Amino acid sequence: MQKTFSIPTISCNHCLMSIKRELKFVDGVDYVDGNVEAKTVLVSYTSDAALDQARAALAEAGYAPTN
Ligand SMILES: [Cu+2]
Repeated sequence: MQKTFSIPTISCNHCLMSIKRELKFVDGVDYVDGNVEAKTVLVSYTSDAALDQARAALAEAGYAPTN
């Protein structure tokens, strides 16, 4: 399953690097790709729980998704 998060606080590549680092620790998230201009992060995940955890990890890191 895949989800594209909209994250308004993404402003540069460092943000994406931080996000990728955070999401690496989330079980069930196996792919992450980001787009700075669009302020989006595409996440590939294996369960709804993993998606919830990814969302929580993003919020905690200061990158709360709006969707
Ligand atoms: Cu940044």
